[in-house]
Amino acid sequence: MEEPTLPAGFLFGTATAAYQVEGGVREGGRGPSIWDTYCRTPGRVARGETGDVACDHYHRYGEDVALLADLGVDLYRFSVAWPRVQPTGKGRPNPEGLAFYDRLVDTVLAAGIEPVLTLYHWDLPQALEDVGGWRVRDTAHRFAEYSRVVADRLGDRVGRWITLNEPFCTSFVGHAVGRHAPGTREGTPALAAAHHLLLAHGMATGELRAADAGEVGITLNPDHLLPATDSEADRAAVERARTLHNRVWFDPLFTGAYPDNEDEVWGELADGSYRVEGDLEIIGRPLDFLGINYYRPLVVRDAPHREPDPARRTAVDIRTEQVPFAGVRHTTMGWPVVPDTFTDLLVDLDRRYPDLPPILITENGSAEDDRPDESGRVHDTDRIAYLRDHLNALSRAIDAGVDVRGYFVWSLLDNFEWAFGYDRRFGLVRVDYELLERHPKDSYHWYRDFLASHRARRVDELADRG
Ligand code: IFM
Repeated sequence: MEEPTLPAGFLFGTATAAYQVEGGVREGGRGPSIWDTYCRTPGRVARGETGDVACDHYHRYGEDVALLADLGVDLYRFSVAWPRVQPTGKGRPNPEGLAFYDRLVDTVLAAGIEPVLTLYHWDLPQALEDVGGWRVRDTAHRFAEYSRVVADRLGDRVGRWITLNEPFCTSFVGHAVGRHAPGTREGTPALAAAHHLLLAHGMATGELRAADAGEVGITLNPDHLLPATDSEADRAAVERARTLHNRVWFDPLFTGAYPDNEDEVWGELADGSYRVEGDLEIIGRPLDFLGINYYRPLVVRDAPHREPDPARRTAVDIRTEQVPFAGVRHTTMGWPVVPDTFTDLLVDLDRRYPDLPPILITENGSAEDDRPDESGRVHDTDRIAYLRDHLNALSRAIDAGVDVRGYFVWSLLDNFEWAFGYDRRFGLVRVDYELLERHPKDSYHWYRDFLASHRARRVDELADRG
C-alpha cells in the first residue's frame, strides 16, 4: 500500500483530552466534574472504572512530551480541565490549576512542538451541573469567563484554540441517550443544551479575540450518513439524522440559520424557548479553522416506531435506527472501517458549506485488540493500515479541492474511553495501567517513520522544483 502524500506545509500531530489521561482528580485544587460523578454512579462505566488515575499524565506529562518529541509531530492537541482552572466553574481561578497548564505548554514548546488547546472536552464542573449545566444559558456565560481566564494566561504561548470538542456528544449522548455524563434522558433540555453549547462557543470566540489569543476554531464530529436502502423512507431518515448529527452545528455556525427542517425532525420537542434574538450573530462569529473528528460511517433506516424498551429509548427520537455496515472489518469499538467515506464526508461538507474555514482533522484513529508479545511489543498492523488508509483518503479529499491543513491521530496514549473504561485502546503508545509504564506500539514507529519520510520527500520535491 502506498504511503500517503499530503501537501507541503501540512501539519501532523496527536491528540489527548484531560479527563482521559490526566488522573490527579483530587490534586492541585481541582474541583469535581460531571465525569467524576458519572463514573461513581453504579452501572454507568464498564467495571466501575474512573479517570481518577487514568495515565497519570498530571505527573508524567514530561515523559509524554518526550514521546511526542521522539515521534516528530508538529502539533500536540490537549484539553484543559475547566474544574482545575475554576473548581466550581466560576470566579477566581485556581493558581495551581493554571500552573499545571503553564508547565505543560512550556514543556511542549521546549520540545519544538506547537500546543493546540481545547477548552472543553466534556468535563463540566459539577457545581455548574448542579445549577442546570448546559441546559441553562448562564453556563454559556460561565464558559466565556473561563475561556478568558485561560486565554489571558496562555494566550502568549498557545496559537491555536478549540472552544468545544464534539458538542453533539455533550448535548445528545449526554442528555438524550444518557451514555455520557451527566447521563440523563431529556428531550427539550437536550436541544437547549445544544443551543447553549453553540452560544458558549460564540461567546468564547469573542473572548479569545479580545485577548488576542491566536487562531480560533471548534471541533465537530459530523457523520457520513448512508441510507440502509434506496427507499424514499430511508433517504428521508438520512435527512433527519443529518439534522441531528451535522446540521444542528454546521447551519448556525456557517450559514447563520437554524436547519430549515427542524420542525419535522424534532416535532414538539423544539419549543425554541432557549433561543434569544441575536444569538445567531454570536454563534456565527468567523473562525480561523474548523476541527473535524472522523472515525466511521453510519448507516441508518427509517424506524417509525419508538424503541419498545424504555431503558434503551433516546429522549430525542428522530424515528431512525442504525444498521450494521456489512462486509467490512470492524474495530473493537464495533465501528466499520471504510476509509473512502472519509473522502466522501469531506467533499460533501465542502460542497454543502462553501464558506467553511480551513479544516484540521483533530481526531482519527482506531481501537484495536492490542496484544503485547513476550517482549511487550504490540504489533498493531490493523491500526497502521487504518491510519495509512485514512491518510490516503484525506489526501484524495484534498486533491478534490477540500482545504485541509492538518491531521491528528487519536490518540497518543491508550486512555480512559469514557463509558467503555480502559479496555478500548486507541493509543500509538500502550499504557500499562498497573505500572503506568508507556510502551510505543508498532504504529508509533510507523507514524514516526512516515512523518520523517514525508518531510524528506516534500523537501526533495521543493528542491527539485527550485
Ligand atoms: O475518545 C474519544 C474522544 O474523547 C472524542 N472523540 C472520539 C474518541 C474515540 O471514541
